[in-house]
Amino acid sequence: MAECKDFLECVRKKGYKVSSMSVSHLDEVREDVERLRRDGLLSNEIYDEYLFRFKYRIPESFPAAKSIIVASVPQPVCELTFNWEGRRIRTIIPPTYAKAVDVDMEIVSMLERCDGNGVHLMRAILPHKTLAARTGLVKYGRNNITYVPEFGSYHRLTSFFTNRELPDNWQKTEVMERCADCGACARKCPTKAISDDRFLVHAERCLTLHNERPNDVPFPKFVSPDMHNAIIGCMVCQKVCPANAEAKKRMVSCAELSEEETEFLMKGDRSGPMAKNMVERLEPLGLEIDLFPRNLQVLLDQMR
Ligand code: B12
Ligand code: SF4
Ligand code: SF4
Repeated sequence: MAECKDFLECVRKKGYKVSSMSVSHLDEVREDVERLRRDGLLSNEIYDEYLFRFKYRIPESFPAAKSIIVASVPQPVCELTFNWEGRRIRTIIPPTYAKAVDVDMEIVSMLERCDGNGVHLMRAILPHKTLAARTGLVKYGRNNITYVPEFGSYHRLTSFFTNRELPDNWQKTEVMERCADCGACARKCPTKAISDDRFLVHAERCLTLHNERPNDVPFPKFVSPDMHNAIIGCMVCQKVCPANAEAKKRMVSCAELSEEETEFLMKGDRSGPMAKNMVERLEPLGLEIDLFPRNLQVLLDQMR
């Protein structure tokens, strides 16, 4: 029996989506990922860079954790403009990069306010898509990204351990029905990271993996200059998706960098007060100064 039946209602009232599960399923969450590794579907490159971090157990510092809360917050595409050699160069930051920390803080403060009774929350270092699909919050698209009917795939996921006993919505992972006769994402993926031989994306081929790396790591040969479509990440498999017809209409203007700021980034300089200033400007957008000039240079080259 749940202690707090309406505890999550405050998050829903804000228009966000939320679900929960019991911590008793943590071994099954681990198995969802580890099974793929045993089957040779997860490369060591991806595992060692990202997936080794997941902690599929109740945190030692939080033995009272009983449930996991998974939340989905809609996010628009962010427009970013660079002023460069007298021109305004517009590019985009895909959803989920900007305001990542703000989303977590907002969910935590909403839940704390709503409970008012000593709720404890701790961010879960776990695969959020797996948790969201396993609690019925989302369905997978064929592009391996998750979808909420009202948000499409333009949403950020986050998860928290809590000491509250909440409904256990553990269920089978599902794929969107419309994917069965679509396949647009697989056809259009520039690097062929989505393929017919398996459901899981070939993460080592995904453009995002390569343009999230620091500037001094060159793009691999299979990434040709015309593939770049954002200052970081890649929007192709989400933009072509019919399930995003509504979501993709939402775009907000996030920032405009002056000639002086753009020139600084293009020089690859990392020192002095200007560097500090740039870090402060870029951080809320989810961009590291270390991505420059590489990621901007490839977009500028496309315009020549
Ligand atoms: C590592 C990582 C990456 C890596 C590797 C991706 C990967 N597949 O592992 C790279 C850098 C490539 C990447 C790219 C992107 N990422 Co990323 N990434 C992550 C991270 C840190 C972990 C992902 C993960 O759990 N991988 C483990 C694999 C095994 O899990 P999975 O991909 O969910 O795969 C499951 C399914 O394939 C399923 N499955 C297997 N077979 C079958 C068969 C069927 C029929 C079904 C239904 C399911 C199924 O089993 C797997 C395990 O549950 C999360 C943040 C987090 N902490 O969760 C963000 C996250 C997943 N990324 C996110 C985003 C937005 C992206 C990009 C869209 C960014 C962009 N715009 O450029 C791209 C999308 C690429 C793609 N097509 O998937 C969002 C997703 C939000 C959403 N709407 O779903 C997350 C959740 C970040 C966030 N907090 O919001 N990412
Ligand atoms: S583009 Fe088509 S196949 Fe791919 S996720 Fe969207 S609906 Fe599914
Ligand atoms: S994000 Fe881009 S490169 Fe990665 S799977 Fe989607 S379309 Fe392919």
